[in-house]
Amino acid sequence: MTSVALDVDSVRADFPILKQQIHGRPLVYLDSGASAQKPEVVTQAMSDYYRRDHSNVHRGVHTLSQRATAAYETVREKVCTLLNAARTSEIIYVSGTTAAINLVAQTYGRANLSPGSEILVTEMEHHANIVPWQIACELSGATLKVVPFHDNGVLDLDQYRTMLSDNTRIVAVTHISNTLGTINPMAEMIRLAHDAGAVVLVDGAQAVPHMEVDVQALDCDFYAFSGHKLYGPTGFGILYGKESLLEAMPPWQGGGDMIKQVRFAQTTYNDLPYKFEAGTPHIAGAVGLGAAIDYVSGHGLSQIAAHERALLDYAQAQASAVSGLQVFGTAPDKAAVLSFELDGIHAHDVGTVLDHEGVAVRAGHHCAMPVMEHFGVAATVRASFGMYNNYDDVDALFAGIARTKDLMSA
Ligand code: C6P
Repeated sequence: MTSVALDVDSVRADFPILKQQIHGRPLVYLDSGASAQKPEVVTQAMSDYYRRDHSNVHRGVHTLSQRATAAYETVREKVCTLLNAARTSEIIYVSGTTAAINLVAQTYGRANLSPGSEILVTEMEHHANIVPWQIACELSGATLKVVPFHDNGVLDLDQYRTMLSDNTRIVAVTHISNTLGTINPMAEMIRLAHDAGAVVLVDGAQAVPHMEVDVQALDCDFYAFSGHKLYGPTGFGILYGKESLLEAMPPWQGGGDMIKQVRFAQTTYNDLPYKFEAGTPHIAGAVGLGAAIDYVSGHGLSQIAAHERALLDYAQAQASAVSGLQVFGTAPDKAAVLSFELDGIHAHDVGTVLDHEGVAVRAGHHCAMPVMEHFGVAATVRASFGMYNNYDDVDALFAGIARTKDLMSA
């Protein structure tokens, strides 16, 4: 099969937001790691849904409710295909990665953790994959253990092997670090965890938009991601879970749609996936995610990954030529994220000057304070790339960095 390279000019034309100027300069958006921009097909699908088809789902016999339900449920099939899940009952709609992880921590955790249990996370996790487990530990008496990473951002697999034990119940690990860009060796980590008798939750927030993910090939137990980083709407995301585990888990939130029968004497819960979907959901969010999946799949995730890798190589080559610039995260297997600091200049100042040049980056701790602590810095500047970025964007970033150095050292 021949693969056609990503046509970035035509991709850019699909994103209206990119056609504007910021402080009189063309917008260069390098903050897709925080949230990706939306192609017109996504906003159009959501607008069409509200203008033509909106009603509540699973509740009405009338035409609009049936249309809304069909639109909403079709997306479950698209997500199932995207992740190569075995069945749609394993696809739970949630508000995002954060909600997905909290769901597992509070339901699987409640049922399976007790004093003496251990949960392994890594030093490179986003706070969303740390704090829910800290809360689960507080509630259950379990212990949280942290697998360190090497200074280049590669996870210490020897330590991981050593730390896994008969007491390990859950391994919660990010597929791709939002701060370092490291792509973790998930299949191997999952195999090792299973050998130790633990289940694995993969935080896929930064992976799903940038690479092909196959939950069956990975054999992960849970996989979480957010629609808004995949060019879809905010407030909508996915928890994938193996059916046998989801079946055995108690529900999370109680309310409409997650029940079969409610009596004061006893309530029975709905089948999967609805057992975990209480209340009126973000129906337009599902519709938008469906359009985003079609858009991304139409271009091909492997083509997107190849394009972003080329941008990263180009950016890293330029970075290595800038004196006083230190890159954090140089793992060989790395996604298109460039975290750095400029000697003697605060990350927020770099971010502010870049903004005045029209370049949007994130400056701060990136909700990964332990990563900052590892390197003894308070903050870094992070440029994160998406399918619409091009080489001119990288040049604009480095022109902005040169300008920052001129201004700040004057
Ligand atoms: N990272 C960033 O700028 P939510 O907020 O639920 O959509 O995603 C949380 C989350 C979980 N895990 C990882 C690896 C993430 O990167 C994020 C979100 C954004 O890096 C916003 S803090």
